[in-house]
Amino acid sequence: MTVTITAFEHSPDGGQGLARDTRVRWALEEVGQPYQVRLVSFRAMKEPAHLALHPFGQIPTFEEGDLTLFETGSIVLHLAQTRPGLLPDDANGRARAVTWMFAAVNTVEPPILDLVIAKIVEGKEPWAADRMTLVKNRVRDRLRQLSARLGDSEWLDGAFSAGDLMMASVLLRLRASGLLDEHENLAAYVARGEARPAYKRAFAAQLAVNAPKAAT
Ligand code: GTB
Repeated sequence: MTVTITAFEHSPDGGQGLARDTRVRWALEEVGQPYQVRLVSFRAMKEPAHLALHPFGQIPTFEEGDLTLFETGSIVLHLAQTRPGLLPDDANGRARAVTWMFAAVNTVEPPILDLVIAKIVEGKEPWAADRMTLVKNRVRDRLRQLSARLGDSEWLDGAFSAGDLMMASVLLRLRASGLLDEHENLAAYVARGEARPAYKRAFAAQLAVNAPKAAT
């Protein structure tokens, strides 16, 4: 059955791979699932046809046969549960990998999103500098804790899993802030994720859509 995802027609990041379709593309590439992409404009995302797929009018979505999903965590989990390659074979190992997926979106990503909002949305407010300090420190707390747990390991719990895919995807958003580089092991962890052939294919695919086109 054909898998179709949605992605920005024009990602505001111009192809840096920060929009959330990249993590879904990465998972699809890891499990060897071919896919099609339907590009949507910001306006189309808020129209009934897209709202029927995604109640919050966002990307990405996932369609396969009569199944429609939204939320990247759910889409990556579905792929990991229905195709080999992203979860360990043993039940406890699978449960731990899923735990890391939740940790990525539920515990590590929120302060990172606060940081993005503090910079982009609140940056001109009179209290912006104070808030930025608070938010950065909250991100630093999480990074310190994650760094301590990762230690010298290659991945968070044994072999690369959907938990690592989600965690590395979440951490990637921090690169521009410089905070990731405060922890050598976390910077190396994210770089290992980006070095995976599946990530490179996913990144190239979104770049092909979003990179400024050379003048002809
Ligand atoms: N929790 C949802 C998930 O994980 O699927 C969040 C989905 C989401 O935030 N989607 C964003 C969206 O559709 C795109 S990825 N936004 C439009 C809207 O809400 O109207 C967020 C994003 C956007 C842009 C950049 N960037 O330019 O760097 C990075 C990330």
